Amino acid sequence: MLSRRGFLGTAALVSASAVSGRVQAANIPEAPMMDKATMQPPLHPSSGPDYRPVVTLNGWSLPWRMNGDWKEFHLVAEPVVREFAPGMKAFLWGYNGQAPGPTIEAVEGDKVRIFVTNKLPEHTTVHWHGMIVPNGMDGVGGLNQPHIKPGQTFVYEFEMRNSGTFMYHPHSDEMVQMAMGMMGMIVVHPRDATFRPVDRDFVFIMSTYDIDPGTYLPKVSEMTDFNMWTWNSRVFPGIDVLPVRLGDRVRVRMGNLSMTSHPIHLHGHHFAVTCTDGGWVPESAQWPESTVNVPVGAVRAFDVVADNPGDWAFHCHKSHHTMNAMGHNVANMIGVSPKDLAKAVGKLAPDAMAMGSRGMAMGDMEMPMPDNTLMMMTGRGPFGPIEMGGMFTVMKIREGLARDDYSDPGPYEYPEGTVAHLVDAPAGQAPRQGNPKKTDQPDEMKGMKGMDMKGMKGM
Ligand SMILES: [Cu+2]
Repeated sequence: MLSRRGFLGTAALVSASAVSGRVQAANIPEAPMMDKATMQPPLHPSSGPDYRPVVTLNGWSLPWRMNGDWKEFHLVAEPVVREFAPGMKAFLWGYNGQAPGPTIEAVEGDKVRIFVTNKLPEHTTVHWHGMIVPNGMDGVGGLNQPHIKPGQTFVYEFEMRNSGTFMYHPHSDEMVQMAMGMMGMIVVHPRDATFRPVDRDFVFIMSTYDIDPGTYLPKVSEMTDFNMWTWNSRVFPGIDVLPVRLGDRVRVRMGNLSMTSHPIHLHGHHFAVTCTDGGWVPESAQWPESTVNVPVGAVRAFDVVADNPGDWAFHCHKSHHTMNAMGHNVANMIGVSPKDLAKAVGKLAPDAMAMGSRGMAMGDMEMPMPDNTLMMMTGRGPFGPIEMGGMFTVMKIREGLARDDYSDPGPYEYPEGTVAHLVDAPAGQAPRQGNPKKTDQPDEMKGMKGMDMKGMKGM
C-alpha cells in the first residue's frame, strides 16, 4: 500500500492532482455502478462511528473502501441513460451509471480521498458545494486546478470538517454539464450520534430539463422555459414515495441546482428548516413552516415529526412544476363554446381536439402521444386521476413500518367517515350571484360569439 506521500508526491494537498502510471492506477478503488432508478436500501457504515444512513429518492449512496485512515470513493463522470418515468428516457451525463450521481456519505472529521475519472467527451472537474476545503481542492477548473481531460483520473483529498448537507457538481463547462444532469448530494453525519438524530433521512436534488417530445437530449442553452421539473431526474409518477413509520422523526434534505427556486410543500404537517448548505440552523433561529423555498444553488433540510397518518402530498408549489411536458403558449379557453371552437379549428386542422373550454383537467382522457414524452398531468389514486406531473410525490405515514423498510405500503386505508364525500344537494340550492348579463361583460369579452357562461359562475 502506498503512503499518501508516495501516492501524491510532495505537492500533496496543494491541489487536486492527476493520477497516472501503473502503480497508482492499481491502487484506485473500483467504481461501483448503479443501473436501477429506484431507491436503494440505506448503506450502513461498516467502520468508524455509527450513524443512521440516508436514503436517496430514486438513487443510492456510493460505497467506499478504507485505506489506512482514509475513506476512498471513486466517481466516474460519463454519459448515461436516465428514465424520467415509465415512457420517457433522456440521454444525460452523470456519474457511475446515473444522473444525478450517487450520494456521498461520510462522518464529520473523516479524511476522504475522492477519485474522479472522466469518461465524458470533454473536460470536467468536481466542485464540493458548501464544503470547507483547502483552496486547491475546490474544483473550479482553471482557477484552482487544471481541467480533468477525457480519460484522466484526478484525486481530491480533504477532511470533512463540518457535518451537514452539501452538493457536488462540475465547475467546468458548467452550463452544459449541469443542464445535462451532472450533480449529486453529500451528507456528512455528525461525529456525535446524539446530535439531532432522526429515524428516517431522505435526500434528493432538483434539476430541470427542456426535452422536446420525441427527442432524448436536453436543450442545454434553455434558461427558463423547461418542460421537465425533476427530483433526482425523475418526475411524477416516477418519483419514489417516502414511506414513514407513524411517530418517526423524519429529515428531508433537498438540493437545488436548477435555474429557479422551488417552494416545497408538505401536506398535513408543520416542520422547521434545521440545516442548509451553510450548516445547522440553531434551534433559537428555527420557525414553523409548511412550505420551504429552496433557492437556486442551495440546500434546505427540514425535520418533521410524522404524527399524522395518511398519504400526504409532497410537492413543489409552483403549479407549472407539477406538470410534465407541455407547451406554454396555450390560450385560456375557459368559457369559450367548445362547439364553435371545434368548428373554427376543424377548418384549419381536421384532427385537432378542441379542449380547455371548461378547464384543462384531463381525467381519463387518452390521446395519441409522440414517442418518448409524458402526459402533462397523470397518475391515478384510489379515488381517480391525480392530475399531477413533475415535482410531486407522496409521504406515506403508517403505523408499525419496520425501521429500514422503505417499500411502498400501498394506498392509505381511511378510517370510516373521514373522507370528504358527495352530499345530496342540487346545485340550484347553493347561494350564488347568477349569470352575468351581456352588458356586464368586461370590454375584452364584448363581441365574442358563442360564449358559454356555465364555466363562469360567481363573476
Ligand atoms: Cu418548482
